[in-house]
Amino acid sequence: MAQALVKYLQVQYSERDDRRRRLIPGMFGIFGHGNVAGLGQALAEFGADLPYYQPQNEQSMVHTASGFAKANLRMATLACASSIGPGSTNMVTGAATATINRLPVLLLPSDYYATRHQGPVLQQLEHPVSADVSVNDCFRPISRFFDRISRPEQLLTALPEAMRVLTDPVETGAVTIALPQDVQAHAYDYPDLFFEERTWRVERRLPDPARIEEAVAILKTAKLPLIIAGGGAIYSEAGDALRAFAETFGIPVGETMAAKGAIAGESAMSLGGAGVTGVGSAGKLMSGADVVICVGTRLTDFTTGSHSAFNNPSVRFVGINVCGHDTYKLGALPIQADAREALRALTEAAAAAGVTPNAAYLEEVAAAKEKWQAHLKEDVFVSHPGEAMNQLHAINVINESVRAGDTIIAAAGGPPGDLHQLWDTAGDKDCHLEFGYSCMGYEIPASLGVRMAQQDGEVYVFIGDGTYLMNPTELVTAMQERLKITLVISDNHGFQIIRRLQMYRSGVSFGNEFRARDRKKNRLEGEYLPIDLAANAASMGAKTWNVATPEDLKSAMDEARQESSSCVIVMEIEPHRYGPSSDVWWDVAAAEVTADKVTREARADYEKGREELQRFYY
Ligand SMILES: Cc1ncc(C[n+]2csc(CCOP(=O)(O)OP(=O)(O)O)c2C)c(N)n1
Repeated sequence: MAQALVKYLQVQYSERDDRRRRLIPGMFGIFGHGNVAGLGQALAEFGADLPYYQPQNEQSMVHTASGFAKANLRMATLACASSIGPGSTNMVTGAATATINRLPVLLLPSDYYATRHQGPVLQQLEHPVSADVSVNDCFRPISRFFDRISRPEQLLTALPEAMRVLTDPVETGAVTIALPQDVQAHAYDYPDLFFEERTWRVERRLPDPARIEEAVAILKTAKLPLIIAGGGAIYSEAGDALRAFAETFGIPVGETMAAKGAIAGESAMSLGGAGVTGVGSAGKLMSGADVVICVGTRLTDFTTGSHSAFNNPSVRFVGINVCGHDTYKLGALPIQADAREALRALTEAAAAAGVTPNAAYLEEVAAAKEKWQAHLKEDVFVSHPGEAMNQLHAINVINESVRAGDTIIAAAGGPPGDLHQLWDTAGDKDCHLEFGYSCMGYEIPASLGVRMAQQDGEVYVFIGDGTYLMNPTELVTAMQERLKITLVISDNHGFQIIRRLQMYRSGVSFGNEFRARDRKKNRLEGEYLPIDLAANAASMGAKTWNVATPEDLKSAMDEARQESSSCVIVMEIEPHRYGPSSDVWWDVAAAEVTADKVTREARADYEKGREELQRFYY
């Protein structure tokens, strides 16, 4: 059975717009008794066109597959194989990250014996009343398709369905095929047809013309229109169509984290990041917009300011999304279609209906952008006397060092929010943000996937010290595979973005900084821990730099570019200097009952926000 699986995966292709490529060009895996004699044997004997890669941790390999899928615009992914029990459940977080971000990954956890009588086998969960439950059932709620191959012939139905889900833009996410240890080695006379090349066409769903007409009627009434672009705009390669639509009708575009760079930064209609972590000018324009066209976005709380960001009393929404569930959000006029196709149709129909830009609004947009840029230059990208280098200033230095075709990756901590707000994508500087799950530990493994997908350009990982410490070990895989990545680590001595939130909602610093235990107080309030992150990275083979000034950071970036293997730049960063406000609210509840004065004030402020800012959109 495992041999058939390996053979099958080597002949699967995806195709869209006449570009055809291998759907699953490789497999990551960690072996154990659950798969070494089955899948391991099959790969060794039959895996000539399915290169095997060795990660350091099963969670990481799923993130690598997600990074690879995202960089391939979901047209290709990697398979991830694990042994029974802990190897399998290590993949659960990776599966959730993929499914929430709607990224295809193929997971092959091993499972307990289908034949049962030898058990309980090593690492088996014995469920008291459900004998067929295994730890792999954890994957069910976080997979878009799940099957357990308890007879070898079940592959014949399971695998085509798995490929269909992986290549369906609406349904895609983690696909889990659990492989009982004994069945991996069982024989079955599979038909030859099963091993013939198969191409999975990724369709572009066309919009309903009646919906387009309805959208044009709404657009005709718009004086202050705005577009919110989401990840779907990137995956459908709608960038040119988005820019044409925005520029033709004078509609500024705010981007979600997943859509960073969806519209070229050079466009006069590009606002940059929008929402809680977005730029101030976008927040201001969102607040006043009368028509909001949402393109390929899930409209999470960071985008809508927990349903507070759109304050025009008569605001109306148009939802363009390939996923029906998302089209109706915020009471939008639903257009269920591929983003590129819907934008093209809308551009044509709106032009035919005589929709034109509002000149006064265009001036307002330009002025808001200019004011924001001046603010960044004068107040944000600067040093503060007596303070260490701050992360905002560092981002500007990194932004100026990168070149067209380079990619920067972030997912958790301060980095994704600060990049969303401050990273300038002009000049084709790609920004890969995972914020659906904002999973600490995604970044380094995902960067390997990006590197595997893109041969040219530098791949940067921008993370905090907390995130580095959570999952640094794929640096070993980077060395093993000669996949060059460059880590830029903000060493600010703790989970500072969470401390910031904590100070805002309780006023007490507790449990977020990397401090030694103060014996008297019995709390983590002693000195900062001296952790040599560069030495840690060097131990895995990376070339390293410690920098403390913008000038040294610039030199390290330039030197790292010249290196052929992985680099790690550790920046000493001011712990408590944060970026400018977007003026978009976020719903984070402070304690309702407390003896603490600051927390009481935070609660009052929170309740005021809920009452005055949050609303329902129908
Ligand atoms: C796996 C995981 N655990 C916990 C969190 C919650 N969390 C979000 S940001 C953060 C702190 C990240 O610290 P660091 O990487 O040092 O970045 P900084 O906050 O200092 O910018 C934590 C704990 C998370 N997002 N992911």
